[in-house]
Order: sequence, then structure tokens, then C-alpha cells
Amino acid sequence: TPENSNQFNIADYLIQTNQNRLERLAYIDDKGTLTYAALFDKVRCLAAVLKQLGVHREERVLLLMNDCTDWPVAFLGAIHAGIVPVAINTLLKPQDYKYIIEDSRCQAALVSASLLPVLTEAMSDAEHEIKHILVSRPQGELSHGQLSMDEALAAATPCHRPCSTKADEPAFWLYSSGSTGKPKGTIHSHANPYWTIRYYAQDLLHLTETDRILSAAKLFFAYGLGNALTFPLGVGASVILIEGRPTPDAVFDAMRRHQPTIFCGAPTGYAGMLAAANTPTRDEVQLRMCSSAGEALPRELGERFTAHFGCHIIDGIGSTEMLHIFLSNRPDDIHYGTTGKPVPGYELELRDEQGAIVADGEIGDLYIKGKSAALMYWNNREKTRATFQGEWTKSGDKYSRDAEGYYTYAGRSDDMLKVSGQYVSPFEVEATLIEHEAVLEAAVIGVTDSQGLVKTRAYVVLKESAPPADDTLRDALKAFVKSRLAPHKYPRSIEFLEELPKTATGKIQRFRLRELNQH
Ligand code: 3SK
Repeated sequence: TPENSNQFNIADYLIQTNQNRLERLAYIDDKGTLTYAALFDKVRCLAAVLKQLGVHREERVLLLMNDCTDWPVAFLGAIHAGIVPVAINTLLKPQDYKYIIEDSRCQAALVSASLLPVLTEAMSDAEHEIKHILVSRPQGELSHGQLSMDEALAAATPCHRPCSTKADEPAFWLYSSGSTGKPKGTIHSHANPYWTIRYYAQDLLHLTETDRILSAAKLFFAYGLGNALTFPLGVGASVILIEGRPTPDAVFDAMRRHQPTIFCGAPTGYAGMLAAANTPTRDEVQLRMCSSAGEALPRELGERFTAHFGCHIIDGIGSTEMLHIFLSNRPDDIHYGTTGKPVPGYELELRDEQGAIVADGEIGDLYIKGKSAALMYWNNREKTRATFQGEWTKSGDKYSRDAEGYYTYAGRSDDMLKVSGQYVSPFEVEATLIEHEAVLEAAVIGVTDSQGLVKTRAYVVLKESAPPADDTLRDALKAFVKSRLAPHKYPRSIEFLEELPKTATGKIQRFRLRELNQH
């Protein structure tokens, strides 16, 4: 392990950890199941396929795949060979993929058949060539340069020797978005998942091999990657994967069919589950515990969920930069409305603008010290320095701590909004809205709804030539944003104004817009 050796390969570690569980079920997806033995055989074959294609240690491969059993095969197979998977969001637009292809300079791509068209469009425009494409679950004929992942695995001789990587060597990347600029390739080492398994999955959640885990958060999110890959494999548990959108119906269907003991989601998803018409009763499911992250869990929502299902939601906060959760409630110490206390293994500080530690009850910027911090952002020294400050990582969140040591969320220190568990940059949405022919100016803020959850609201000033300011135009503007940005970024409500409140120097006064929503 990274505790006693500098040589460490996280894929090999997960394989060795489960040698006495080879006949147990590792994954269940919409199409079938994989035992641990079958998973590891495919991982070793995938490592062989990539090497055979000429991909070398330390080179990147794009992983653009819906949640299915091929995802952990691709991720761990690459890592086993010392090749670095770049796991990316499946809901982005061609221009986003073009940027990531050029930024990461990946040599190969592992892609779901349904995502091939968007990837192909991005590739046709990109100034870097992806040489090989492995298609998961192809439908019909493949083009030149594309291989069926299944066929390639079937033809391969498994590679039994893992690449002898170092604990601190880059193992995989995730992309992290900020309020300005392009998403940042966040580089994680082989050791990082080991620490999150130990500190959070084992010591805090007490996951065991008897658990069956269902995560609404997809595997390409850091939250989902821990929930549905490194944690379960770290303890020998089983995972249920949903390939499509994790709507309440899809989640309930998976719960009724496969009876997870642990469910991981975000607050907006929990609110949707409780509001649904067909919410299962507590006796129809076998949940023993749930986890929440992505946005603060309102107290009332946590209490209502527990009253219905009879189990707790363990609310915590993590980040792509820290890989997983570093501040959390504990199964035996739930304080709904707070994010709990630091996960043992992590140290937290709340600092004022001069860097001094704030007193209890005061709001400060959250800094984290812990072993799972990313190595750096790729090709971005300025943002690397601003975020990874020696042993401390700046989270970008504001918190206060009470006298008993419980932390309460107080918003972001940048302008980012967290909506349905995902980041939204108000500037990106504003820049897109003003590309619409009817829009003169736009300002986007977060508004808290009746359940305590943040939704984006756009304030729009129309051009004189614009059509009437009505619901038809509102729908058209929402559709316009959805057509250009990832779907979670569209404004949930739009208000029309004669002008935006501005300072004498022309800066939009967002606080005045926020005041419009304080009743
Ligand atoms: O959103 C979070 O709180 C989170 C949790 C775990 C891993 C990554 C993130 C962003």
C-alpha cells in the first residue's frame, strides 16, 4: 500500500484486495452482471489491448462512456497498464469535447456507441488526432479506426503483470469547472483513491462486502467514481449501475429489482424521490444508509427522507480536487442542516481574507489538508497555484463552524452556483443568453426554492426588436441555452427587466438581483 511502499498501482491493489471474492458479484448493469473474476479478467485484457494498440505508459485515453460494466473495465484496464484514463462527462457538447481532446492530447478513446456521433463531430474539428477508438456495445457497422471493445477483449491475451507505477504517479484525470476559463484537467495519483477508500468508505461509512451500492451520481463525477467504483471494490461490495438518466423512476426500479443497501445521491434527487407518485415504502427496499453530496442537504429534506425510509442520509462535501468527501456527518452523529465534522484523516481551516483563522460562528474560506489532494491542474500553473497551496487545498466554499465543531455551508467564495449537485458558471450562461437575437443583456443568479435548493434564475433585458416578453420567449431562451450548453446549465426561471442594476462603472450588481428574491 502507499503506506509502506513507493510502488503502488491502484488497479492492481483492487484486484489483490478481492482475490478471496472472485466468485462474488462486482457489477450489475442494465444488460447483465460481472463477477469479480470476470471483471479482473476483462481489466487485464483491456490493458493488453491498449498496449497492443501502441498506447504507452503515462499517455492519456479518453473515457466517454455511459454507466455500464464496460466503464470500470476501461478505467481499471488503462490504469493497470500505467495508461491514464481521462474520465469525462457524457452530457457535454462537441465544442467541450474538442477542447478536452486538444487539452489532454489523448491517444485513444473508449466510448459508448450512443456517444460516438458527438465524439466524431468533436474529433473532426480538433487539432489533435485520436488514433484509436474502442466502442462499447456497438450498434451496427463500425468505421475505419473504430474497434468493438467486446471483440478486442475477446481476442486479447490477458496481461497479468501490472505496470509498476509509483504511488505518486498520475493515475487518472477528471475535469473540474470554474466560474471563468476552460475546465481544468485535474490529475490524481494512484495513492489518492486508496486514501479516500480508507478514510471515508471504510472508517466513516463502514461499507462492507455485504453492501450493494447504487449511485445516482455517474461514474465520471468524482463523487460517483468513489461511490460506484473505488469504494465498493475497495471493500468487496457489489454495485448496481443505471445506464440512463437516474430519474426517480429509474432509481426506484433499480431499488425494487436489485435491493441496494446503500444509495448515494444529491439533494435535488432526494427531493424528486420524495415528491414522486410511486415512491417505495420502507418495506419495499433494503436501504440501510444513504449518502448525499453535490449541494447542501436542507434539514427538512433529510428529516422527511428519514421519516419515510427509516434510514439516515449522511450529508458531506467533497471536491474533484480532493477526489471525495472530506467533511461529513457520521452514521452515529447526524446533524441535519450541517455538513458535520472533518472526516478523520483530513484537517480543515476556515480563513478570512488575510489568511487568519476565523472564530467559531464566523464565516471563512474553507481550506483542506489531506492525502487525497490532486497533484495539479494540467497546463495551468496559475490556477494550480491558487488552489493547491502547499499542503492545503482551497475549496472555494464558505463555511462557519459552531462551538461543538459542526460545519454549516455558507455559499461559494467564487461566483459558481451548485445546481442539482453540479457546478454552473453564471458567466457562461449569461454569455450564451446574449448570443440569442432577442437578448441585449443578461445576469444569472442562484435562487433558493421552497425546499431550500438552489436553482438558476436569469434576468434578461430584451432588445427593442425582440418578440413579446412572455412564456413563449422564456421557453425559447431556455431551449437556446440547452442547445449550446450541457443541459444542467439552462436557467430554470427567466425574468424580464427594463435594465440591470449596475455600479457607476457598469458592473452588474448581483446582490441587488439577489435582494429581489428575499421575502
Ligand atoms: O460535490 C461534492 O460534494 C463532491 C463530493 C465528492 C466528490 C466530489 C464532489 C464534487
